[in-house]
Amino acid sequence: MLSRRRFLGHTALQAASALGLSGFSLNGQAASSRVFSESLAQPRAALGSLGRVPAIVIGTGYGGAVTALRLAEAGVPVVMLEMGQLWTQSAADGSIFTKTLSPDGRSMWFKDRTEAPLKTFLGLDVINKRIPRYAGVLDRVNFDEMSVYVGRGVGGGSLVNGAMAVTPPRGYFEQMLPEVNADEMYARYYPLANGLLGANHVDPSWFEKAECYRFARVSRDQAHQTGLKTVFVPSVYDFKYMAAEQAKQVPRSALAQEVIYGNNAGKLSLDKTYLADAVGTGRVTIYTLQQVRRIEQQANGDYLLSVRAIDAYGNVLADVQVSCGHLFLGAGSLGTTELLLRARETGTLPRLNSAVGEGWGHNGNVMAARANHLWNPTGAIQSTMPAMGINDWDNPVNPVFAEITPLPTGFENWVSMYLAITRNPERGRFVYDPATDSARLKWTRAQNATTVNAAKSLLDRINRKQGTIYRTDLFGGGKVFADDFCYHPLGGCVLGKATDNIGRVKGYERLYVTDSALIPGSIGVNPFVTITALAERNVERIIAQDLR
Ligand code: FAE
Repeated sequence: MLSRRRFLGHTALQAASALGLSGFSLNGQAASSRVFSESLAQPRAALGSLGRVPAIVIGTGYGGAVTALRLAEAGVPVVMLEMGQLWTQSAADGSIFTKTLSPDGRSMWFKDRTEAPLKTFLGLDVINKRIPRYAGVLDRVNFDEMSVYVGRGVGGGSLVNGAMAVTPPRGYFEQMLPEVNADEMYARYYPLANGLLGANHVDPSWFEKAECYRFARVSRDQAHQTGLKTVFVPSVYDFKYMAAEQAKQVPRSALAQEVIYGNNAGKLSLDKTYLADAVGTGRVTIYTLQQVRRIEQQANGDYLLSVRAIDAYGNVLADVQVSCGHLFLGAGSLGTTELLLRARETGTLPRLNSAVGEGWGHNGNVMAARANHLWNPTGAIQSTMPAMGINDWDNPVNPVFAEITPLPTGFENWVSMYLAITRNPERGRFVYDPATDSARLKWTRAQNATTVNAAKSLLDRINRKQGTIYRTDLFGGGKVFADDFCYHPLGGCVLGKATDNIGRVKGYERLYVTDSALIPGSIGVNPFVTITALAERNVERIIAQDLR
């Protein structure tokens, strides 16, 4: 059931976009007089005029959203700074977001051409298109030997991700985060996170007959014939809405090739859950198109932030400063790590320890695809939201959790595609590059060997059993394993190393990391439920110990 608070917050987020506000909060007066309209969003003073505020959260992804909500509930007014846009209003074409195969400026963050995970089809350069440079929703950050996809906008990665809401196997969680009490995580914080995020399960009987999951059933049956186990994967995409899409009762989103450039319906992105709740408290102000560039500490212990405001075309509007008593970094593994690394290396936060920038991993991500026989069609209509995975995580030699992903071209393509999550112990590190004033990721292609070998051993088994082969025409250059990009950046400011056991940054007081930067490079499943649950755990303790 939608709570009144969530309804008010969600309506305010829509109104703010309709009114073109870059700084807004809930209009408490309009809310109490029950005028539910555009007046629910209240414009706020320009960021540069705020001076000092009690608490700032940088970034509006999972870690940031949880933190803002819980601080606000505890009575702390919160300012959230987000470099991307608010995505709650349709553009002139009637849609908020674009479809995967018809991108425009809204699709990517200041690129001249889209950089989709799939480079070619049948070896042809038909997937990526020229687009105008604009503050679009998906970014691909290209480092030397690894590219990282991230979401940009109010809701961060939740705007562009595949919605798979997976809780890791407890044994692996304990191995990766031994200093976190797993009893508490599995009894309290995981259920809390799953509940607020809106994780739901596909109805197995509907799944068996749904046209849009034929691709998944084909891969499942082949996995079973190979002696492998499969599991359903929970999602924050509303499976009831998807069933209505399949029945042609509602506008199609997952069934209309919408995912990496955003979903126009069906998905519970953070602006519909945690952020709506946070704004609904009336204590959270969100500023969009504001990129935090520098953090320093003032003599009184407050933090001073240098922030660049841009418009959606990238024109610089202002460089301003704002200070706060408590600072929470939720800019994601890349964003948070870059801010702290720059601060340490340029001397604005010189006491940050040497663990900042270390312990980065891509959660063992690799994609690959197989070509099926003609008698095994995978379906012209495919849901963009995966609902099943091959679970071979207990394999003692090559543990793999391989999600069965769609290839929604809109016509039959006989492809079985997978996003494999593997157990790769390799870690990368970030170094500060003064020439570009940015963090560079030190990760080599060779570090992917474990990941590729594990995925290959699983898919080779299926190919052998089915008498099928790999597709070599999708990832460019005849590549079979897409080992040059990832969706799950983790680490850089690892819990217990760069921070204490609840995310307080070592060397400083009132400075916290709240997001995927805390997780040490691997968690065995898609990470956002863990990021959310860990943020819930940490902020509860921070509020009790540092803010009461
Ligand atoms: P994130 O959600 O990345 O939010 C960080 C926010 O901070 C962003 O909105 C940035 O624009 C903003 N930001 C960064 N730097 C600055 C700055 N300097 N100033 C102001 N704002 C800034 O962080 N995970 C799953 O569990 N299931 C999936 O199915 C899944 N599919 C994915 C598919 C794609 C295409 C992608 C890209 C990711 C996927 N992920 C999935 C990963 C998941 O979205 C990601 O782990 C989380 O979004 C990370 O959450 P954080 O809170 O760390």
